[in-house]
Amino acid sequence: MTRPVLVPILGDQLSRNIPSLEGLSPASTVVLMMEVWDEATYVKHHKQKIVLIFAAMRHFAEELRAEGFTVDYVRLDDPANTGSFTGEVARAVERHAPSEIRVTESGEWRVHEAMLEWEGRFPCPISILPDTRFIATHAEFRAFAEGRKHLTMEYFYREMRRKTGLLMEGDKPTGGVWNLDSENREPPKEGLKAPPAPKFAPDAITQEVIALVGARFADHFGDLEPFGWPVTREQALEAAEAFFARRLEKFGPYQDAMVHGEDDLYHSMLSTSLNIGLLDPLELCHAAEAAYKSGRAPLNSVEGFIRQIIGWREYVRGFYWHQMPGLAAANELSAHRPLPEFFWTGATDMRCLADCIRTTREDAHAHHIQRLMVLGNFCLIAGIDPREVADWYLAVYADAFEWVELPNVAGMVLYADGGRLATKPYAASGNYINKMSNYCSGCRYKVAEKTGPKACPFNPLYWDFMERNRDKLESNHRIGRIYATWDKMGEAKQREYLESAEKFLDSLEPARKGWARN
Ligand code: FAD
Ligand code: DLZ
Ligand code: SF4
Repeated sequence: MTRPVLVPILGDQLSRNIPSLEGLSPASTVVLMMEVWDEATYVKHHKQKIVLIFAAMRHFAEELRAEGFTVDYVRLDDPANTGSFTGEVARAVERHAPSEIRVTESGEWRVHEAMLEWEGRFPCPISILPDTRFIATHAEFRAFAEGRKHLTMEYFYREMRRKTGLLMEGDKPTGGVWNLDSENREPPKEGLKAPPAPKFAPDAITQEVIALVGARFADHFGDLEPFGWPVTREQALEAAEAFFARRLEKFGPYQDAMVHGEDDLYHSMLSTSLNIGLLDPLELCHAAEAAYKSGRAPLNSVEGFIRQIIGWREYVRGFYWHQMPGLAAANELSAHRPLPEFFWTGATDMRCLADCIRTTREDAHAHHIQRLMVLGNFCLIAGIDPREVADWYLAVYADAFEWVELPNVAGMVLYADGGRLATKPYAASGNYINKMSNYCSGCRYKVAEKTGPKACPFNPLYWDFMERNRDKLESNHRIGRIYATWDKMGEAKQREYLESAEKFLDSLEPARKGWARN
């Protein structure tokens, strides 16, 4: 073969329509795939997340080989493996003397910085192509963001509806309104149980990866097995079909509900497949729209699902690239408390947190409202350091890549960005969790008690948070009015709240070093 084009494909680029492969013939291309120590440990990912990525990479390599591509696949246990993308591209350049390196832009800033260095380092041209699997380009997001103080998702979402034509009747939204959230948010009914998402039994390729991860990453958080995530496009399509057939219908109403021990509820469980490239965001949205048009799912569920994908998912990606690198260091509320050890062990009497951490450990997953209103809300009102919180989320969820994790953590949950993403902090007392879940009835703490040793910790922490951040939040028109209630309480009651919060915070054991990073 004449000098080939070298195409590095990263672990979250496992799509046949990845731009770097477009128009290339198998005969003139060498695809490079690399299992590298740096990526597996820049945070100590949940064991199932590493299995997911390596197993999906190995299956994707087989699919490309079946099409006739030469795939140079570097395994983690290859003795010559240098442990980094840059080191492995350098070795591949030696092996193949390519005429060009063609790569799709990375999802994360960290890897983007490394790729920029490739340009001066290797003796051939490098093309870094835009990732067209996203609907909004970086330029479109910049244009949207220009001149706005708050980058309200809702307006961005409308632009994406117009751009894609999804749920549009000419220039009007289907049903006459853009957002049907007011029809959603139902608390769980007694005994609410949804048809579970399919799990996929590991084949020989995945079993080999499970053995590797068990041996090499034993000190990482999380259960290794049972492992049931989709690792091929075929499996991901089956998971998507099962969602559209059995759960989309009630996705909207129960989007914010939480039930002890019911981990998936009506959520799609498709984020891992979307984020590593097994599924395409637009194909899912078109399938959801078709379910509405054929009467298989109501508009509130379908609009809600489409909004999560072309609204929130696209918006946080645009936000990440617009706000980096500053976003990673943002700490508007000067929160410096270490993450508690129980985030890693699950050993807490707070039943809501214990259940969310259990599902995180067992499945490398928790659904949105658990991540936002239980785990995130706790970190916000307890004043946990944003960097420690971000490391935790990035490590423990199988769908976590910094472009999507960090805006959610620093922006949506912690208000660390000073309100660029969310116009107010989502702080809540135990009442919210009690309304939207069945957690409180079996908890050692009493949600109705406001202070004292039996009181739900979210209650005093909420007021402690408000008081602690008064200078930053009082002028916020969406939350500032709450201070009138606080001021009316009187000094004795206020003191009770603050003392209860202090006692609780003092009782937290900080996480030992080495859980998130070596
Ligand atoms: P569904 O509830 O079925 O939603 C459908 C799809 O919409 C998801 O698959 C996802 O692609 C998209 N979506 C929904 N909400 C969001 C959102 N807020 N931001 C971006 N996409 C969204 N999602 C990730 O993919 N990776 C992360 O690392 C991640 N970290 C998060 C951290 C915090 C603090 C919070 C509050 C949310 C985070 N999310 C993250 C968003 C959301 O919780 C997950 O996408 C969702 O739980 C995945 O499960 P699902 O596929 O069943 O989602
Ligand atoms: C998450 C992850 C892990 C654990 N391991 C690898 C790997 O060994 N090789 C690889 O190509 N990708 C891996 N990934 C995904 C990358 O971290 C992801 O592609 C980048 O973060 C995107 O910028
Ligand atoms: Fe969580 Fe408080 Fe309810 Fe217990 S009482 S489950 S700590 S919200």
